[in-house]
Amino acid sequence: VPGRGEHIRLALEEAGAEYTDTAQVQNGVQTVLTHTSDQSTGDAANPPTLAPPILKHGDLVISQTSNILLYLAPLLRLAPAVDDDDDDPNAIYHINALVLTALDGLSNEPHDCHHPIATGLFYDDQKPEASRRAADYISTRLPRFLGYFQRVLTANNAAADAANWLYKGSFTYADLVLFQCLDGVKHAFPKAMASLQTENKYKAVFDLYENVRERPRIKAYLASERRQKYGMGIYRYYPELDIPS
Ligand SMILES: N[C@@H](CCC(=O)N[C@@H](CS)C(=O)NCC(=O)O)C(=O)O
Repeated sequence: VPGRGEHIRLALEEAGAEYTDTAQVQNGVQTVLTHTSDQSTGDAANPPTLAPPILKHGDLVISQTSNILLYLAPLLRLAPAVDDDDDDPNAIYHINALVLTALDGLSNEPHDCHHPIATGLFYDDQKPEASRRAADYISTRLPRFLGYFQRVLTANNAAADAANWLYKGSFTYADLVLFQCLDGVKHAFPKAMASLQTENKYKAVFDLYENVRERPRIKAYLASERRQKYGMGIYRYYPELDIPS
């Protein structure tokens, strides 16, 4: 399902990189489980990983979504490396902060709406709490994060007619992450998101969503079989957690 690993896929797809989505190949799930097994001790170069997504590049094995993106983005030309740009040597740290913020508010918090008490319990075992959590998320947290990204987009991008990207008007992987987060939240809370979109307070955010979706490689990827369908991952559609009609 398009969960945390989707951010990595989108970066690789946007860059036109060759990659193997290991869980999708024969016996691939077993390979992933070997990495995350509580028997795993890693290897001489790599500590064991707790959970997917996991990137293997040559001998390097790393985990944590934002950490993988931080590693890949300069290689894929989706962000400058530290010191790449003399005028802005620390750009990557600003971009990473945008990514971490999007993942906090638009990935982790939506997950906690259907699992507010315990990740190990079923949704059915925490429905009243999920209902309270989702109501607060939709009324308070979601507007806060959309408002933040609206502010980022409108404060730092002077060229109003250009496609507004999050960091200084240049397209980076942070734009891909925000796109995927918005797509997931739209799936989980379609009515709430439609209502927020009509408020027009977050126009730049919803415009960014459309602009990413129209990028040629992203568009082709989204239409391909490589793009999986939402299911029982981070972004779940429970109509009772969305706003009423
Ligand atoms: N902060 C980590 C979270 C990783 C995570 O929770 N992965 C999920 C799958 S998307 C998992 O399998 N977790 C197992 C666990 O937490 O025990 C990241 O962003 O990579």
